[in-house]
Amino acid sequence: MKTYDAHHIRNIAILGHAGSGKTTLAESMLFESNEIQRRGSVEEGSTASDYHDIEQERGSSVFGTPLFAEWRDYKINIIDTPGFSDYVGEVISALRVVDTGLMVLNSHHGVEVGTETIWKYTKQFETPVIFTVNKVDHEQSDFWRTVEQAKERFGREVTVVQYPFAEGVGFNTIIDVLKMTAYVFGADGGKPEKMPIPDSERERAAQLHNELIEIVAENDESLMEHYLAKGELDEEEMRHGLTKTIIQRQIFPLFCTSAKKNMGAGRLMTFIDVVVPAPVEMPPVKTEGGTELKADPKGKTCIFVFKAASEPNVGDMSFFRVYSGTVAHGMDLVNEQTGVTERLGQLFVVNGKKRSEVSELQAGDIGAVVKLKNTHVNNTLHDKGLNLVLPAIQFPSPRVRVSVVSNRKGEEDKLGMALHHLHEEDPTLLIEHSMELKQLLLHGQGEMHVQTAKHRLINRFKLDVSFETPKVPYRETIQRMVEGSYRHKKQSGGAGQFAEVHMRVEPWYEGIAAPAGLSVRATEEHDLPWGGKLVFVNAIVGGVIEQRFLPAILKGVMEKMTEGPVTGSYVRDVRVTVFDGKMHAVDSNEAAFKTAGRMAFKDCFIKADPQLLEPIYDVEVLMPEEHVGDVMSDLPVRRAVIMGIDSDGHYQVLKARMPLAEVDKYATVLRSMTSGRAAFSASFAEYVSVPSQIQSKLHQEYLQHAQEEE
Ligand SMILES: Nc1nc2c(ncn2[C@@H]2O[C@H](COP(=O)(O)OP(=O)(O)OP(=O)(O)O)[C@@H](O)[C@H]2O)c(=O)[nH]1
Ligand SMILES: [Mg+2]
Repeated sequence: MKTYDAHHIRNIAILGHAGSGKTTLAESMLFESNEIQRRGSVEEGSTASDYHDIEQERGSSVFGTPLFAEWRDYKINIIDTPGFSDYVGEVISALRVVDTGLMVLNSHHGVEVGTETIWKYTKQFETPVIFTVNKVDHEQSDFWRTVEQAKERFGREVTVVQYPFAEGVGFNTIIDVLKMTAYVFGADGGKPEKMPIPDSERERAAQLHNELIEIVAENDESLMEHYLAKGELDEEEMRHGLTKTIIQRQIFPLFCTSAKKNMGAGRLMTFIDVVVPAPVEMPPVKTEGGTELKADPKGKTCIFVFKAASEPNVGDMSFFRVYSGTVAHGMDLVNEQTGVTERLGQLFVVNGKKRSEVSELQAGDIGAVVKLKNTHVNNTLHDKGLNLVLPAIQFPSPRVRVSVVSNRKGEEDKLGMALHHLHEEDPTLLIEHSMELKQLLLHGQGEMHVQTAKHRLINRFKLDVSFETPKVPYRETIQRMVEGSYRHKKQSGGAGQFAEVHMRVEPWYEGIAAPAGLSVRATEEHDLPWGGKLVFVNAIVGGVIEQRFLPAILKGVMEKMTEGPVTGSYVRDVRVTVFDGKMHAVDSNEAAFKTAGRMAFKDCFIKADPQLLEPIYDVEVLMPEEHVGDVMSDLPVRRAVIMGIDSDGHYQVLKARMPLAEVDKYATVLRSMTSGRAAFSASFAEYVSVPSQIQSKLHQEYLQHAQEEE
């Protein structure tokens, strides 16, 4: 393959709600450009993009797949992204390295919740966007309603370049108001015949043509003058104006396609070649230090790794974009983050699992290299002597958790390594060894996301694992003051053990007064690693317990605080005042005082109206109006409290507070309640009291479990 320069490269991410036809459209592009000889289908699991077994089983994309199409004199790098919100990480990493987004709308469903979520990311990345309304051959296709919704949601900048003539089952004609031509397709799609616009459509096409010109001219004074003088812009003027306007997000040109019937992909690619910004036309990327990198093939080499993949047949690969200079096989580049010099092996351009070796890749291009040993997603590599870091991809925080259990003894280490591997490939999967819950937790974006991880653990890593509901990190505290004591005495054989501790245990809160009626000698405030405080007060009078034993008492209290008496959870927000006790000249030692401290604390705690606290999350649900009723009436079942509801265009945003135990299940619940048309996010808010009947149920379970263990 020839080497493309930054004027002849286009980098596109295909974006859109699940099932809008992204993968089918990518397939049509590859087929039209002769990259593939046979046009596969999602149904048969034969597309170039969805080549993973899990994608074929499900009939939908799971991974962002790098592809490319050579169209005319240009190389269009395409990343086909998955539409399900669980895989949003793939969308974000794609947006990080492409120049333009191609947003696919489903002409049958209009603007969907996935479109909205992804739109927000394109705004954040300031990515230029072009739209295509796909499935215009669908019997329930409604192109104009879809356009209206897009304008309403994304602004008047959404501008029609093409529309279907007679959409629906017999669809075969696209009216192009930029070219002022009708494209008429044969039964198999492909290359259309160019025809004059039918008489009945002339007026509408002319009006849309003018709208298009005006929005372009509006952004450029000299073009405007020209337009006013001539009443028209020629193709070249229009091209320049359009590119500039697209880069500034002042226009979102809108096309139409039937990916399934192979109609429209060619014209779309020509537009991408000719009008969509080249890497050199985009504003230079800035490194963290503020250096601007231009897509100059002769500049110093700098690449950014945005994806890692490991596949049994294809091997381990690192995917990167060249931001400056030229990379070649055998080159040495320094990884800024790990400090390691890496020698680049063979370089590839890839179309799904098919890879072709290339000798070099210039600035602006996207390619892959056999996995570099000490290089990970988000790393910057560059020529020696430079000091550059490109901003890392910021992945969203996780929304669901599961506990991963190995069903085969002795495979724990292997499981740990496999999970680490999954995280390397997909940084939105987080692994946590929870000391508190004594569980291995996997955090992800949704039920499907963690199920995908499970599928890979079983099939790719040949592990036998189960996913279980994770425990809830409850907290225990108390509601009233109690005084108590404990005498620890042991007389067996030689030296005995003796310690007696009297303490006052009470709820701690900000601004609490000093313990009443006691003479305080010292107060220690401990911020607990799991949140909240322990305040430990020494109010010993007359040296009844020697100073040197107080740390041992504190240790005993702390020990019990990591396994509270109600459910074995962490204890927080208590004040413990030691005010009396007894020692024995020979038998008292630290171990004895630790035990006495622990037991005295436990006894007091149980009597002090213990209160279990549970983590509550702020939950935000974005959904179409018609689902609001169902979603709202389901919330009380989940012990959630509605905080408010707002409308955002034709979507509703519901805010609620929900216990974590329910958040864990919510992704699945919401999906089935709204057929995947709602999105939600959750973030930790605070700890609040658990209702008493639930607390006593959990306490009984804990006691029973503790007995079984004994
Ligand atoms: N009628 C019709 N169906 C289409 C068209 N494009 C795609 N489809 C069908 O729509 C379904 C989803 O297509 P995909 O290409 O997998 O959609 P996607 O956007 O890649 O979906 P995700 O990867 O899950 O986000 C498949 O059954 C396709 O055959 C089209 O233009 N017309
Ligand atoms: Mg897909």
